[in-house]
Order: sequence, then C-alpha cells, then structure tokens
Amino acid sequence: MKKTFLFLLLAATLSLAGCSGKTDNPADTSAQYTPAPTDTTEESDKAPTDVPATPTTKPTAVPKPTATPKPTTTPTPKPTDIPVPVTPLATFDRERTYPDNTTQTKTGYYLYNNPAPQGTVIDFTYTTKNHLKEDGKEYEKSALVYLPPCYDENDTETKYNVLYLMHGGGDSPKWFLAGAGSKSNITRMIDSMITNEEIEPMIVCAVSYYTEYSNDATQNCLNFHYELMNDVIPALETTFPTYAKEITPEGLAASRTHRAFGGFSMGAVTTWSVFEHCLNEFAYFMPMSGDCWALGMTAGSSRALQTAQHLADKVKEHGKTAEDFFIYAGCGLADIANPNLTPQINQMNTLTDTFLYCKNFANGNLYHCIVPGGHDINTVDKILYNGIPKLFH
Ligand code: FER
Repeated sequence: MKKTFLFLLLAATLSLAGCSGKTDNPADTSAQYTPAPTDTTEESDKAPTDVPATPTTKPTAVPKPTATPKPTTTPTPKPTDIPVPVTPLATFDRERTYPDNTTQTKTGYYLYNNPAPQGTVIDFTYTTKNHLKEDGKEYEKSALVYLPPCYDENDTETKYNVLYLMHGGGDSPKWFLAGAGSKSNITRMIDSMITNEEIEPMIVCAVSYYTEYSNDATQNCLNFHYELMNDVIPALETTFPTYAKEITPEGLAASRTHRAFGGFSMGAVTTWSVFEHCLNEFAYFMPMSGDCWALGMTAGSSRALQTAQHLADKVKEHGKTAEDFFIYAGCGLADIANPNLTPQINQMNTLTDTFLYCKNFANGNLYHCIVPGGHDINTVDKILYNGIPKLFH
C-alpha cells in the first residue's frame, strides 16, 4: 500500500474512532470532536478564489480509471484570475426563503447542547448485483438508515425527504451514522435541527460503494449510480414513506426536489458522478472534500475547465437548466482535496449559464463552503452543519 493511502486510511480510521461508540452524554463528545477554537462566523458571498498552500499530496493508491484521458495542454486560468459572477439569474423565482449560505465555523452548538428527541439508526439490507455484467450475481448489501424522532411506522401519510450519504476511502456507512442503534454526532445534529424546526424531518441513508465483485474503488464510485437507481432507491423508498409515489422514472422525477446525495472524499467523487447521471432523480448535491473524477483521478485540478464543462454538458443532456439543481460543495481549508475541488468550482463559476455561484440559493445554484480543518469528519461535520438546512424545498 502506498503512503498516501495509509495516511488517508489512518486519518479516516481516527475520524471513525471519533464518531463511534458515543454515549448519550453530551460531555463525552468533547474528546472525540474538535470544535472550532472560536465562534467566529464567517460569511462568504464570493466564490473561493484562493487555493491555500496545503499539502498537495494526491492519492496514489486508488487505481486510475482505465479510460483516463491524457492531460491536454489547454492552459487553465489560475483560480485567482476568474471573475466572480455577480448577476443573479433573473428567472429564479423560489417560493421558499433560504437562509444565506454562510460558512459558520462553529460546530459545537448542536453537539454540546442537545436535549432534542433522538431519531434511530437501523441496518437496512437490500439486494444488489454487478450492473456492468449481463449475468451479475445477486447478493445482499447493507446500508444504515437514520429515521427521525417523529418517525412512526404506522403512519404512512407523512412523507420524508431523503439524504443519501457516501463515505470516503476505506470506510463504511458507519462513518456517518456510527452503526445501528447508536447515536453519532451527525444524527444528534440532525435531531436538533429537526427539533429546532430548522429542517423538516428527514431520512438519511448512508450507503457504501464497496462491492463483492470489484476492488477498483474509483470505478465503484463512478458506477455506483447504477446500484443507487436500481437497488438502493427502490428498496428504501418502498420501505419508508418518501415523496416517491412510485418507483418509475416519472415518480422519481416528480419527487427529485425531495432527494439529495452527498459524500466525503471518494464519496464526493461518487456525488459528482451521481450528479452527472441522476439529475432526473436528484435536485440537491453535497460533494464534500473531493472533486469530480469523470475525466480522470483528481481532474478537478488537472483538467478543471474540462471537468466543469463536462458537468455543464451533463446538465444540458438531461434537459436541465441552472434552475433545476443545487450544489452545496464543501471542503476544509487545509484539506488535501481542497487543491482539487476549489479549481473545479472556480471553473464551474465561469460557466454562468449553468452554474451560478450564490450566497443564497434563491439567487443561484452553487455554493462552496470552506471551513477550517483537514480531510476528516470534523470538516464534514461543519459542512453538514452549514449545508443541511439549505437542502430541500
Ligand atoms: C480528492 C478526491 C478524493 C482527493 C482525494 C480523494 C486528495 C480520495 C482519496 C482516497 O480515498 O484515497 O480530491 O484529493
């Protein structure tokens, strides 16, 4: 195994250790979570322009996609050269008033002041197979599902938004939800947001890109959308009352504003891929600490403009416009993925007919929440804290 992978694995393991085995005593969380040193609240209505001088190590252990195109010589403008678009789309007319996309750097609030009723996390098993092979063998796979405190299995009337979450390299759904029966800090945060009426009660489904038939993490991430559409969504959304009236293209399209996909690191790679392929079924995307690898590993930096253009093309291929989706991206300032994600976002900002950087989702569809921190759960916790209340309408 290469050094970088070991580093990431170690970081991820440490993060996981910080996320599991929690007790219900809020005081216990202090040892596992590193709250921001101050309660400074930073607001940003500008696209990120600086890629800070963070370690620029790129992952070496993740196999390259076989079809990685050779880097071209097209000069990529430096992020700092790109003007930030200021003109909102005149046609935007959102009924809902969104809170501003502020980047709050404090995260302790929900974690330490948490008298909220608590939801539950359960194991959820579904059947899947190798969708790339004609006679792909079927097998059982597990996800973790968070059900909000008010969830009542006898109530089939109440419908819930669903946030699907994908972990990073070497991890599992536990990274987000800490395992069946337990309360991770993320579930506590969501409990509190629900109790404070900052969000509507929602279901969270933490999935995994690991498969029985392939060890190629990159390909697993880039192909996960097949499993998501064919297996995960049909199983989950017929078991729990979501807004999907039926599991058909029409039923999923009609409920797309009630469905979000987010992920960390390789989970962000997955999220960009889900964006590319599932715009008819999803309207909200939360790529955290990772760039789009459609054009090759870390192409968000090496082929930033082409990657942005590729994503814009996919929007058009779906017959969608700038008004049809929202991307709440996030990254740590000292995150090893920041030098990959920020250039990509900056290039997306130049394609203003498709991506419109904004401080408030009433005026655009793209925001990049850069918080203090590295490539770990503390960063993701902050991004989720800022971003979850901006999902769904
Ligand atoms: C990135 C996207 C994904 C990145 C790293 C990863 C360093 C994941 C690496 C791994 O799990 O090995 O932009 O930047």
